Amino acid sequence: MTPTITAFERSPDRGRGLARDMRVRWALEEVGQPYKVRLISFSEMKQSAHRMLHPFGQIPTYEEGDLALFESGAIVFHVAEHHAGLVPDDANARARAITWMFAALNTVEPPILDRGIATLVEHDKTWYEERLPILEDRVRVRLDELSSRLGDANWLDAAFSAGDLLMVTVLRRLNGSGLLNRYPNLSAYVARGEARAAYKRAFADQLAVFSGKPPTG
Ligand code: GTB
Repeated sequence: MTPTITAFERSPDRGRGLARDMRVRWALEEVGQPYKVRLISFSEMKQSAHRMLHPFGQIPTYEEGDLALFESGAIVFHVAEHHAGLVPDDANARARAITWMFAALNTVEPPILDRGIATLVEHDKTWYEERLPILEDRVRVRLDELSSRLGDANWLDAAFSAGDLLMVTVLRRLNGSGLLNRYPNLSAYVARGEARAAYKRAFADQLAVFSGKPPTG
């Protein structure tokens, strides 16, 4: 059965891979699972029909037969569980890949998100100039640690996994901040993720919503 995901009808980044449907698109592309996209407006997201799918009135959601999911991490995990290619077969390697998924969403994303929200909606507050360096230091702590762990490896745990997929999408949220520049290995890691054919298809399809170009498939 072809799953349907939801995505923004209008997106602040105009489809440059930052909204979280990108993670789901990329995961589906990695495993070769075709999918449909239902675009929704901000007001539709808050209506009860959508809240039946997503209690917090957000995107992305995922519908497949009588299964409805929300939370990008849970959706990527579901895709990884049901298809080959996103988590290894070996039980220990699989557990480590899942650990990296949680690390991306629970440990690395929160300080990046806090900084992003501050720059977007708090920049006119009197305390913004004082707070921003604090938030950026918190991001740097995680980047230092992640950079040390990655070293000169291609991926976080041997082969590419859903852990890398989520980590790359999380780090991409620092685009334009300059914060990744001090970490050549992390910049190269993000570029390696973006160079994957599945990433490129997902990115092109999200961008196509806003550029008017036809989706890839
Ligand atoms: N924890 C949830 C998940 O991982 O799925 C968070 C979902 C979420 O934050 N969804 C956002 C949303 O629906 C879109 S991704 N927001 C509308 C609302 O809450 O009312 C966040 C996002 C949106 C746009 C950009 N951008 O354009 O740069 C970047 C990130």
